[in-house]
Amino acid sequence: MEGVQLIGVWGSPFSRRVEIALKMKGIKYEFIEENLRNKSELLLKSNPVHKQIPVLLHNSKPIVESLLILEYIDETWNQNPILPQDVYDKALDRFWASFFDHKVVPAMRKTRASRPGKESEKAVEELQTLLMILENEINGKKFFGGNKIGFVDIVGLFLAYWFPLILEAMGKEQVMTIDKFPGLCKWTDNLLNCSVIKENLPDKEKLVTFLRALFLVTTTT
Ligand SMILES: N[C@@H](CCC(=O)N[C@@H](CS)C(=O)NCC(=O)O)C(=O)O
Repeated sequence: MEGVQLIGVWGSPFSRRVEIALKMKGIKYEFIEENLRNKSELLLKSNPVHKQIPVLLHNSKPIVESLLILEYIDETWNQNPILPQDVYDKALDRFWASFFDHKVVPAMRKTRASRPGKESEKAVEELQTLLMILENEINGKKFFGGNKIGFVDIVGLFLAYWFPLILEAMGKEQVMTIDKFPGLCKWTDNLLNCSVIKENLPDKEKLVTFLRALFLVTTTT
């Protein structure tokens, strides 16, 4: 089939990344909602290694892993670049995107899964150490991408939108407060006020219900 399709889940920050990139480029696409509890043949065939969403289908050819999909989109459609043109700046963006996905995301998961008491305190401390690195990196800039949103901002969106809702659901709002992380909190406001972001976020109430249900499942299995 010709064209662009995205296999995703409406509440997933990973598939929202891809949607935002496609919107930024003005690319029309068909969204195929996946059921992760009963994975479709299309998903299993398109991403046989990880069996995860998101998957971008471009003229029926699958591209998997959200960071790679973002790069693919940026290289396929040149308008409104997402990554910097400069090779060194591009390498730095890849570094920070990888930092988000391979350091911050696991630390968040650990915080969520940790038992109350010492284990939870240690997990929060580790997470805050990572957040402080990001706080130093944003250092007065409007976005990680400078004056306009770029690769790292799109990748980091989960920290701005999903993370505070998760913290709220866990009763751990004190983890990322404005007094501890003023730069990150300001970046959050800047990001969530961008029209391409604002118009493409999952509905807050629906997301809170979805996250609560997800936590209930993952903590009892
Ligand atoms: N590294 C992947 C992570 C994607 C991911 O975690 N997808 C989750 C949904 S948010 C998924 O498909 N989970 C189903 C599973 O792992 O079985 C990416 O960046 O695309």
